[in-house]
Amino acid sequence: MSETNAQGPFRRGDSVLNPGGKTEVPPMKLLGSLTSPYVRLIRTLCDELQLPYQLELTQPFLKLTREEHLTIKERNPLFRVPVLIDGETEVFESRIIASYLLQKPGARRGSISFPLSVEQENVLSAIYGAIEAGVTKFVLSKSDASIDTSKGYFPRFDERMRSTFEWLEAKLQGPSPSSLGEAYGICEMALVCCMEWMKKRGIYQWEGNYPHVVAVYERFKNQHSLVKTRIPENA
Ligand SMILES: N[C@@H](CCC(=O)N[C@@H](CS)C(=O)NCC(=O)O)C(=O)O
Repeated sequence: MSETNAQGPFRRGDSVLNPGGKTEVPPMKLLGSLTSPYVRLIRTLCDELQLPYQLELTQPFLKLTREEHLTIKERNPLFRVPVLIDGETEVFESRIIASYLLQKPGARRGSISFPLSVEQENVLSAIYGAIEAGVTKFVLSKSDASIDTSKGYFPRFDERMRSTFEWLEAKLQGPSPSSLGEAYGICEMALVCCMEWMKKRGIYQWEGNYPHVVAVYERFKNQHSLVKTRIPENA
């Protein structure tokens, strides 16, 4: 993996002629920040699947420059990262990107489960919902210091995160236990990205609670691909 700024050395669809005369397809490009849990999930997955990519680094949302905003918007009408650029193919929305990568020729899926079972899809949706609640609460509260986060829709964000952790905890103890935590896959990657992002931003206190969920986190947090993509201390 290499990093460039948002311009990058390649243009869309470029191919590179190596000295032997053989045409090589340039690596995929991934537009995104080092802090986004959604981008981290895709970086982790690329690493696991051994799919090389070039990270076109953008600032975290609250520090995004106007130029970066426009670069992202050019590729994604919702102007959110991650965006994957694979030759002529551009993909946005991390869950769709994940499914694209898992089906990409050359992806080394190993024991990563795909397609997911209905139960796994539900677990992934719940984790995504908790991330979305946390990210929305974080950006809204940081973008306007005068907002009262105890009023209006805000308590729903906390309730949604709490409800997700309670639901996962109950599932992990249930009579027909969830497959979560059985093997390293997309749900486990998403859970670790979610929990570490929440901890980093102080957005939801899961430490000291939910022992079964934390046990899954502890089991997978040191996977090589998660260590490689961990949010830097100073980010
Ligand atoms: N559902 C999207 C969410 C992506 C997302 O919200 N990314 C954030 C960064 S963590 C972003 O780019 N936010 C910019 C904005 O909301 O304007 C996905 O899964 O890719």
